[in-house]
Amino acid sequence: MTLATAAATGLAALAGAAPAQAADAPLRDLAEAKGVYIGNALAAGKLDGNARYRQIAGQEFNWVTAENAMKWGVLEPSRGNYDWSGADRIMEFAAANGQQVRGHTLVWHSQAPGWLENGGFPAAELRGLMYDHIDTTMGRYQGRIAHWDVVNEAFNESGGFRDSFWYRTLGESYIADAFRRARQADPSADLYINDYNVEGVNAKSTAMYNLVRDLKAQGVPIDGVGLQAHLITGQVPSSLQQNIQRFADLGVDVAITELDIRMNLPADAGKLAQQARDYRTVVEACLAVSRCVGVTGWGISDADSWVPDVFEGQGAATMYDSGYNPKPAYDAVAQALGGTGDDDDDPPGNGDGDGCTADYTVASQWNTGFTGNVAITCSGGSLNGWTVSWDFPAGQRLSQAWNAGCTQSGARVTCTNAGWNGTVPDGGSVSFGFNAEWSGSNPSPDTVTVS
Ligand code: G2I
Repeated sequence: MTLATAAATGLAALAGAAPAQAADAPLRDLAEAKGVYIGNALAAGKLDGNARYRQIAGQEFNWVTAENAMKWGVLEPSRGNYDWSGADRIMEFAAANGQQVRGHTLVWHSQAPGWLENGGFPAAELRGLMYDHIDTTMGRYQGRIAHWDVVNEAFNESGGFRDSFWYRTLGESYIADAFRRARQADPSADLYINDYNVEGVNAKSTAMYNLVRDLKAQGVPIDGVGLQAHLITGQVPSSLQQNIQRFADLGVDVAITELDIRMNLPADAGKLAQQARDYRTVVEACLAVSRCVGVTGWGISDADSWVPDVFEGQGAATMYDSGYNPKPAYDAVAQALGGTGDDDDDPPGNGDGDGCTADYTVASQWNTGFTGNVAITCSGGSLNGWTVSWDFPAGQRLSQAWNAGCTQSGARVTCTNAGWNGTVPDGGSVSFGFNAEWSGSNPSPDTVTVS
């Protein structure tokens, strides 16, 4: 798949220079067809500063998590003063791209504001602060956040409760109280407990299992278990699927919430191939259990990952390299989701769209509408059936298309060939047209993809 752009945007050089990427349908379309979602963690600041980051985030994923922007320490750095800017930006991006949101996270020992963690609050007051935070944060986005990580990382590695300021002051009751309060604050959200090193069957995951079982028995509203899955190449726990299944059998959903698979740097072909197998194993384990609802990666590219900051000498943990090129892990995930996993390493001319570009032009424009034209041209490649997609940047609405079947969902337009123009030979081109409405301004999309 290759990228092209309308010269009118002034972003032509930038988008045109962006690396080509995999030829399958986007991961989000593959995942949807399999009945699961595929998500990623987004940094609000990068959405506005990095066109390629924004493009992948919108195009490939149908769920998003705020990597940091919805954490208490970010939202309320000083008591009573909430800053919603980053969280709102993520919500806006998700809405514009037809994405669901995982809220992360309400009650956590880490990235809590200093005034809260070190405030020396007695139990009743700390509980009240927890309730207020749940009410305020869930209330602001009520009905718009599908899953909330209500309690994050409540256990230590040996299966005891983590010795956090929550546990020290309130005892284990803070967990059930948080879930009950969260249900009241937004009855439409699914409520999750989330943790790391709980992917396989081990002491920590068994403690979590026992807690979820007890909470269910007590009628505490808990809907799901999040397995973060910060994993190591070559070390995916062999009991992953069995572990997902045992949680599902308690009557809760399971999600892989923060998947990354790190390696010792530098990366090489062998390590990347192992990592690809590992990504595939994780996605397949989720697909094998009907209550496993989706997989979220933690960072779009290796340049966005938290790993190198924390594990010295390790990294390369995501599906895209630091130049935002899809890695073998991307192809493996596409394959696990039913795609071909073909990418630009394939020989040209095999019909997968490598070497083909789409050019978007505004053919004519009037006060409320315009006619657009998209030309697909192949050179050094070919297509047997095509899909072209883009995001309208300024609220434009598609009304009609010809020589292609087009649909719009949110900002995103997806067009597939008509019966008579699916084949584009090497050196050939086809085009299709559409009418759409605009108001205010009518900028062309940053990028138009063809696959
Ligand atoms: O630690 C990895 C993840 C484990 N599970 C919960 C997740 O919420 C957690 O995410 C990471 C983020 O990926 C990091 O980006 O949480 C870290 C904090 O515990 C985040 O790191 C923080 C740095 O510590 C701050 O110095 C920095 O200002 O990121 C902040 C924003 O870049």
